[in-house]
Amino acid sequence: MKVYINGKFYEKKDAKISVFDHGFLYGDGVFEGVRSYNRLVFKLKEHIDRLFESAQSICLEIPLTKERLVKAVRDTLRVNKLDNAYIRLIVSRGEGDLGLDPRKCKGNASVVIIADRIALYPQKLYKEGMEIITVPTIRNLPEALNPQIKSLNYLNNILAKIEAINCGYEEAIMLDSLGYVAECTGDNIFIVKRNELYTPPQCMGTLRGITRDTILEIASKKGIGVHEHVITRHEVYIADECFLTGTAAEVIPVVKVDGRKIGSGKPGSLTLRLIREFRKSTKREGIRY
Ligand code: PXG
Repeated sequence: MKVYINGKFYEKKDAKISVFDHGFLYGDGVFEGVRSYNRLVFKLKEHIDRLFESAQSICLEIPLTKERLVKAVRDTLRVNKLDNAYIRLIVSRGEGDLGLDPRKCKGNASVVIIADRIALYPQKLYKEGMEIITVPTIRNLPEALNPQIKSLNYLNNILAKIEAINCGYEEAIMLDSLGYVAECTGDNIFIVKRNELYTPPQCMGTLRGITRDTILEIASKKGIGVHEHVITRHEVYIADECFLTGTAAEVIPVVKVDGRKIGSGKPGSLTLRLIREFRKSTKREGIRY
């Protein structure tokens, strides 16, 4: 495997960043997770736009134009000869001293691109659906650390993930500070009621996921009603169907939440239809390499 660091490729064992990089010291940086299918990078423009928005929000200057970053992603995929890949884009503040002050990071931000494979959940869960629980750790308040910023500080989500794992579950529902359903640790959540889709709005401590937007787009095109609306746990429990979306997880059915069977307890028909449509669009759309 070859890793892109600041314009050069390094073997995995030599792909190293300084311990004085503020990305390591403070989680001071931003990232994106992207996927490619059959040599097409899915929604790359959207991911790169979001990376630049995250960077803008934390006053981090990305030392490449968007066009050059697209080229770097394609080069990384070609060099690694991967037809299907999970791509991690990381931009960290760069090397500084032991204080928080980002002005001390005198050089450029560090840009890293890793291309690898990822299978987040076992294939069985995509067929049978997964069971998830609500955990005590709430999602970061937008007024404190806005979830729209995909920062390198993912402890909020990691704490929730640990709580789920400790209870024997792979994924967790995180609530917002008002107790509404926000999202999962690395995925957005949807419910289906009377053949219409509901997902929390992005202002409520929910990342505006690119897979989420893709599903909303597909549903609208197919004439399926979509609602970006606050959701309570009760509404999840009484939903006909439930599923999660994310670049890593793709679209995965949920069949039990907090011990309550959702709908028939099997992946729902609309969920399965959206999974099929989503897979079709990953085959059709994207930037070729
Ligand atoms: N919510 C959160 C909190 C996320 O981190 C999503 C939703 C889905 O967004 P996209 O744009 O991917 O549809 C994410 C992003 C992982 C992993 O390894 C997953 C994400 C981020 C970091 C790591 O599971 N998902």
